[in-house]
Amino acid sequence: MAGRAIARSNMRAGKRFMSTAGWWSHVTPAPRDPILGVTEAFLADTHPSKVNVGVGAYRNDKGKPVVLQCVREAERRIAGSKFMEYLPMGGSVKFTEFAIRLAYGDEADVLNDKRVASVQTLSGTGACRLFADFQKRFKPESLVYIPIPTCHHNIWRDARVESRLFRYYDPATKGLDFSGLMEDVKNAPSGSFFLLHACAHNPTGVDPSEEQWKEISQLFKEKGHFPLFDMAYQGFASGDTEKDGQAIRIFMNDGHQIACGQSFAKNMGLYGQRVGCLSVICSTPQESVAVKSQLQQIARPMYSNPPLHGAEIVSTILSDPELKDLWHKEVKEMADRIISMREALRFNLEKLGSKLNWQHVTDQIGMFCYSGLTEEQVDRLTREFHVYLTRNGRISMAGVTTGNVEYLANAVHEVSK
Ligand code: KET
Repeated sequence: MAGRAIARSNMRAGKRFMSTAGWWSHVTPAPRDPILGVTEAFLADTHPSKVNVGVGAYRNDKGKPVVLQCVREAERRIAGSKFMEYLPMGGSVKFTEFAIRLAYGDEADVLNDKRVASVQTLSGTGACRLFADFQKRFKPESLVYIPIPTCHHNIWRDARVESRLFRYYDPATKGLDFSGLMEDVKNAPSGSFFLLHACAHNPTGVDPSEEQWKEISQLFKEKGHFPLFDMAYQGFASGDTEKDGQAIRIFMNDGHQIACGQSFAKNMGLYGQRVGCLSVICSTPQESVAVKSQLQQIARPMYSNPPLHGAEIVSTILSDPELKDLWHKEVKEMADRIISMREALRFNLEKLGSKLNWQHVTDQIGMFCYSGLTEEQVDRLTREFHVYLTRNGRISMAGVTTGNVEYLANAVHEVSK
């Protein structure tokens, strides 16, 4: 066809196309995100007494977001940094070195032996997603077992990793279903991957005890399962980063080759900086070099390399003993405030004469209280009392303050009596 004829035919094709339906007319709106959608609804509400106990983001006792002093000081120190170039694909090596020391302990053999492959990730979500993609690429037939209930399971769905559920929470006791968990671990095909929350399980606030972790670790050994730890709350659960790392240490000392996704969103208050780390324990230094190179290879065509600023803040804090001490003190203050709000919520519910047992409010740990409220009760809380939370009855204790705890307790009592 001559040039002009081609142009005419293209124009006709274009006209035909313009007159048909749009490119995206088959796209329907995605459902509201069960967690982040709660914030959107909260922001749209103009009621003066509204309370947001939806998303897991820390607030001080005035209900305001917090910038830690150690973060302010780190920012001051790096303000003169002129480094604005790309980080390597695997992110800041200084940052990942300090992050894995925090997770595994300064003296861990796996670190001395250089057997840990680590890359900087887009916070905890990015760490889990990168691992899911890695699992799909190098163990394509494997399954991932996810606790019931959990958040974030869509990460594995989108990575096309086939998933199964394992029992974790017992609604009757509002505590751990340990025998159900052990049975499901036992019945899973050998060599399965399990998603475990290192501490402060989201959404239940229920963790295995030290003894129970040891038993789980032993059973994993017998079955040859792979433990992937999602550690979004180190320091935030008990106020002590070592204690909150105990599950990781137990599995590591039992010789498991674990993977761990760390987030600095909550424990350093760096939510929007998206700073996290994925680490994988390998059997030899050579293997860890290979694994790291492949993790980078997955990151490269997706987002190329991670952002710089948050990683600089974290490595400045973790590499300076004085700033690290300050951070420990501040993370403990956050954990303690949450623990005191648990006591206040329970106290107020009991004071109102609630006939229900609210002991789980103080037994559970970390950012969330898995209240046991039904979806209908949650809907009433939101509709009648302007209290915003996820429909599974999860209350983010970080949003509770001395100013709103009585109002919240009263609302919870009204819908649950
Ligand atoms: N793991 C757990 C256990 C977790 O609770 C969160 C966040 C993440 C990972 C991911 O956090 P990131 O900001 O990517 O480092 N949970 C809160 C926010 C969210 O859903 O993304 C929440 O449950 O409210």
